[in-house]
Parts: sequence; structure tokens; C-alpha cells
Amino acid sequence: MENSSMFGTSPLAADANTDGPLPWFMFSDYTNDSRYKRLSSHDKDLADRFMKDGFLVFKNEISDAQTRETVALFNEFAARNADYFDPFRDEFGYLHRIVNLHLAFPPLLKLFAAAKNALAFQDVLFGGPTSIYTSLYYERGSSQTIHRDTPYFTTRPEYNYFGMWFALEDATQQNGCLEVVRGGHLINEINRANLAVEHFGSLDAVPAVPSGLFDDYQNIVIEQCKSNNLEKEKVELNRGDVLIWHPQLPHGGSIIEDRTKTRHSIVMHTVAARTPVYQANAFFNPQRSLPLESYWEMDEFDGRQFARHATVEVMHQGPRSPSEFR
Ligand SMILES: O=C(O)CCC(=O)C(=O)O
Repeated sequence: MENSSMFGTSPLAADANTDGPLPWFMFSDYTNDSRYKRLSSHDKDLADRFMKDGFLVFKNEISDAQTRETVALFNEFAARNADYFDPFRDEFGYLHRIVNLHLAFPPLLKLFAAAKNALAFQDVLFGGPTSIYTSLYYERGSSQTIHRDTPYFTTRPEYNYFGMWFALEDATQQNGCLEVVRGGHLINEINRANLAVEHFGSLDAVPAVPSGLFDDYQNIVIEQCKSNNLEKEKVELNRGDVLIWHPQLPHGGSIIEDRTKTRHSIVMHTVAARTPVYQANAFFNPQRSLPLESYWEMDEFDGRQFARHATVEVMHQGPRSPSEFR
């Protein structure tokens, strides 16, 4: 496929006046950037693969013993806190989309700190230490439709975000693996402000979580992928593998073929420490000036920081303070 016919020199050609400087990995001519030029040949190779595909897999990043121990401890933790978790279990008895479990369950922080190569790679791209903003734990596949994460994790400056996905069990077509649109991160950003004005009449009226606008944006991204002949593909991973996705990579979860099977996994949403994260009223208003430093407290585990949030939730319901878990 010929790059120049499809991609601009920046994925943000439609939003040239975005608020603040963009990270170098947002430009298709990134190899001319002095920060890329300073990288070791090892890091250049990783960055090139990441920039070509929009994701990068670190095989066997976490030991077999640690993944097995994390899952066993999770099962004990969920049983100890059955009063909280059991009402959320699906018809097969599984939990999914547990938000910020790492705040109440320290083995997940240990897991994060153990992913040394994947963290070093993100540190290089961010130009600073990688921290956890939020996380989602899944006991089964997510079956999420293809989407970009940037409308939900809108940083200032923009696109300073990665998804860091840990396989705690083998993730296959049977139990539901990740799906990606390889190269879809390089498709130009649409004119988001125009889309938002079509929905709400004015940029000031865009709420933080506008579900219809999110859906329209993601459907346009899916159509853009199709019209550029980019297909979604399944990425099967083994227990202990870690995958990093680019902020603009269209991705999701495959259909679960056997719903009796578990798929323990966690995705950490990472940013450089102190990078602020906003929502749709920032994403669809890219020129809006907002503070460039986060206001929330950070905690630390094994030299790595994570944002302090007040609650853990399941499927964005039932907020409970991390200190209330046993
Ligand atoms: O874990 C999965 O199956 C997909 C996760 C995903 O798409 C997301 O967290 O944005």
C-alpha cells in the first residue's frame, strides 16, 4: 500500500490548530524528528514496527508464575468480596469491565511494574516515566466493537496516551482475543469539531460523555478503514504477552466462540506522569485551551506512579472506595 496516497504528513491534518504540540509519534515523517534520531537502533526498530502497525507485542513479558499467581489471587479476592462482585456476574458466572481494580488489588500494580520492556518502550515514546491513569480488568472476552480510545482519553497536548494490554491467560478466538485494524492509526483524523456542532449546535454544548456522538465518530473511523481497504484482524496472544496500542489504533475484542471459557486480562491506560486526561468536550473541541498538568494526586508502587481515583466500579456501576475491599 502506498503511504502518501492515504496518509498526510500528520494524522491531524484536519485539526492543524490543536491545542499544544503533538508527540512525535503522531507524524508520518517521524524519522526526521530529533527525538527519533537520538534513539538506539533497538528502540528505532521497535518504534518503526509500532509506527507501521499501530501496535507492538512484547512476548513473554510477564513470567508464567506471575500470571498464574495474579489470576489465583484475583479469584481469592473476588470470593472475599463476593457481596460486592457477585451481583455483577454474567450468566456464566464471569465478571467483566472492572474499572480501576489496581487501586484495590496490588498484584496488578506488581504486574505493571514487572513489564519492564513494555514500560521502557513507552517511556521512550512519552519522553518521561509511564504512569497508569485507569485500568479495566476482564475475566472474560470483551467483544467490544472496533473503536479508537482517543475520544475517551483525551490528553493535553493531545494523543499522549497508550493502551497497555496484558494477557493473563492465552487469548484466542475461542475465548475472545483482541482485534486490531493494522495501520488504521495512520488514517487522518476527521474534522471532529464539525461533527460535534452537527450534533449539539455548538462546541460549548458538548457533554463529557455524548454516546451518540461517540458512536458516530467510531462509525466514521470504521468506514474510513473500509474505504482504505484496511480490515480488522484477530491477534491471539499467550499468557504473559503484553500489547501496546497507539492512541489512534482502531481496535476491539473478537466475538467469543465459547462463552464457558474465561479470558483473564487487564488493560492499563497509560500516560506520562502528570499528563491531564479529559473527555469528549476536549476531544471534539481540539482547539480548546485546557491546563497542561493534571490536578489529581499520584501514588507510587515500585518506582511507577498511578493516578489516585476515589472508586473501583464494575461496568461503570456500583462505585466503592478501594479501602472498603477486603
Ligand atoms: O480486551 C479487549 O477485548 C478489548 C479491549 C478494548 O478494546 C479496550 O479496552 O479499549
